[in-house]
Amino acid sequence: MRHRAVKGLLFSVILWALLSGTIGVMHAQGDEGRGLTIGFSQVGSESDWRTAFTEITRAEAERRGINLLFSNAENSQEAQIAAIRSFIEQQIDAIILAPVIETGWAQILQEAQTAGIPVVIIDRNVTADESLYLTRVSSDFVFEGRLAAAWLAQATSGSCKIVELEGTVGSSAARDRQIGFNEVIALFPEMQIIVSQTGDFRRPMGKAVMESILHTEDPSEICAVWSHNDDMAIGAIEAIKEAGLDPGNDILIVSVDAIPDIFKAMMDGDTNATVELNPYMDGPDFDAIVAHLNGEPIPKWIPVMGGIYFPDTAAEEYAIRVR
Ligand code: GZL
Repeated sequence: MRHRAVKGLLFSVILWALLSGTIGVMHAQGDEGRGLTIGFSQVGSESDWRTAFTEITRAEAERRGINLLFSNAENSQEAQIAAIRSFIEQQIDAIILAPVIETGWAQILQEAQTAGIPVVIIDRNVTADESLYLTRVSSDFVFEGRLAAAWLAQATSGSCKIVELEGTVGSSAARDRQIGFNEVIALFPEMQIIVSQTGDFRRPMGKAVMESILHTEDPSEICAVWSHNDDMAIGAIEAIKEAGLDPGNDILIVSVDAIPDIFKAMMDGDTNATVELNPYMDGPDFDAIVAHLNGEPIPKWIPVMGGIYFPDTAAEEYAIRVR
């Protein structure tokens, strides 16, 4: 009788330890996540940065032995939501969401949470309550805008009429970069954005928008282009050249992402500064998922940081980054 009571007590203690995570047998993972199945809902392939970010993430999953289910939504939120619903139905271990815009995610995040599948938000943000996702891995878009404006202010002694090429409407990247940039130029009464238009983070649209602006505005009045990403800046460079002007000199250019092609443009004297958007978010997000599955606490934001680069180091930066 006594022997059975001891066995019963021992079983209860072990069961409690397992359920409380004290003995993390349920999801014990190696450090890197080998054997996990993770769904990745990616915005699309609208820019060179996004393409590189996808390639880097897929390569890291391969290296770690993670089974990555990849979905390219081609900038459609509906397609992203459908992909996440499919991941949930497959009862996978975790989901990574790179949200195209910031609103409209609460329902699908709730469905994932109800299914017990952790979600990591990567890159752009969502307005859904942070209790609905594990963490967000991203850069600081407001800081990127501030850095771009601070460089332009010193490059123009605080006097410049600026054309702004905005990113995807409704994305937190476009909104926050604009907030940061405007905060800084507000300190300089002679710095003013004369026109702001979206190019949707796309190179062809950046060119088309700049062509239109060069017809509607007096080009001699335009001191600089502030572009929310390098791809639109490269499109604007083409438009400025076709208008017979000298990009990087007649019109200064500052943008964000630090893609290889922007360093090539710097080497050609066509642009002046790029704020780096670190594409290596894959490691921090896989690490956060593994740590969570092993019962460890995770902060609600895991930042990745970048610097600002100029023509003087363009050749070496290009050599480092070209893929
Ligand atoms: C910002 C990211 C942006 C890049 C663009 O973190 O979402 O989306 O700056 C990309 O190149 O299209």
